[in-house]
Amino acid sequence: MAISKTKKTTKTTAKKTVKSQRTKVICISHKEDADGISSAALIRQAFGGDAMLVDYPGQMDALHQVVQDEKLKSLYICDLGLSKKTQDEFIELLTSLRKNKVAVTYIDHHDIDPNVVKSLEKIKVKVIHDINECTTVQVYNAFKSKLDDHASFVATCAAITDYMEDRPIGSKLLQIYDRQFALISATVLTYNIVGHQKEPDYLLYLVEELADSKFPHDIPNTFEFAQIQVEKLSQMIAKVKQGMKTMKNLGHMEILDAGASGAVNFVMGLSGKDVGVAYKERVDHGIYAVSVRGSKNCKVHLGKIVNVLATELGGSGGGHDKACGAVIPKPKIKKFITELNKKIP
Ligand SMILES: [Mn+2]
Repeated sequence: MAISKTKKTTKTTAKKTVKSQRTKVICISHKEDADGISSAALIRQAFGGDAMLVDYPGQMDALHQVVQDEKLKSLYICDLGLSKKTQDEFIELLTSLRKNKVAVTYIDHHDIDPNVVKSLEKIKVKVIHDINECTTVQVYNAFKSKLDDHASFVATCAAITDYMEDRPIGSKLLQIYDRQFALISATVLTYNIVGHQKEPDYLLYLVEELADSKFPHDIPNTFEFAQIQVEKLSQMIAKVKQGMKTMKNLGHMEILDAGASGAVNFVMGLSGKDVGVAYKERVDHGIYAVSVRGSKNCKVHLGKIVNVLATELGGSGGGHDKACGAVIPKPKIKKFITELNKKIP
């Protein structure tokens, strides 16, 4: 009896001490592509800590969770764009973190409302934002003194995946490496990320291995896994040819058994239109996850259009001029597609 009583007292004291010390470093990053995973890896190499990998529907849940974390000292948020729907809540949550003296750094390259940047800078969130370089390249550029040489390769792979290896910093990084070597590495990494979306532990393992300066080919079974993904994608071509529908200005298709983002390029390409839309139901959320792509001929900024339209329909969305995404309430998906079709010249 006496012993257990002593134990209990010690435990309580220990808890109190921990409560007042903020020591944790967390990076919330985008889990769906090589830019998000690589950003988390470089943050881990530079600052240590743990990654929380999220998609857009899970973005705000993760933020709510870290706001409750009494040990959190410093937070990095990477490759997660904001929309009209999410930006106010984002500022609100970061404000409560700043009140608790948590250091917050937001690094991204998606289109952003300038007023949001002003609000974030006002509460002393460090904002690193450039729509002309992918997030990992910006992480590399900001923190290279804390990173090893290999980090430039991780950033190169991310730039390739985000179609941003032709940008000022991205292209300089690619020049360090053999182009074909970088392309195959980026592609294998991407296929392993896309094919493991339902295995969060594997994605965290990838972050660790990249932070540990491993090449994608040094991570066991990555090339074999990529081959399986390539086969699945070739089957996707046949499925898209069969199931795709077209409107005047776009091609669209509901995806049932794969990710929408893996199919959307085929939907655009095979439809012969300048815009492709692929959407997949998230059964547990009552929503559709939507991917939108534009061809080189597409002259409108799809990210901006989708941001406004998705918000009007009670969802959220946004992104780049030729690649963006949205979350749309299930009953509004048809309206989303017909309205988007009208907004493309
Ligand atoms: Mn990105």
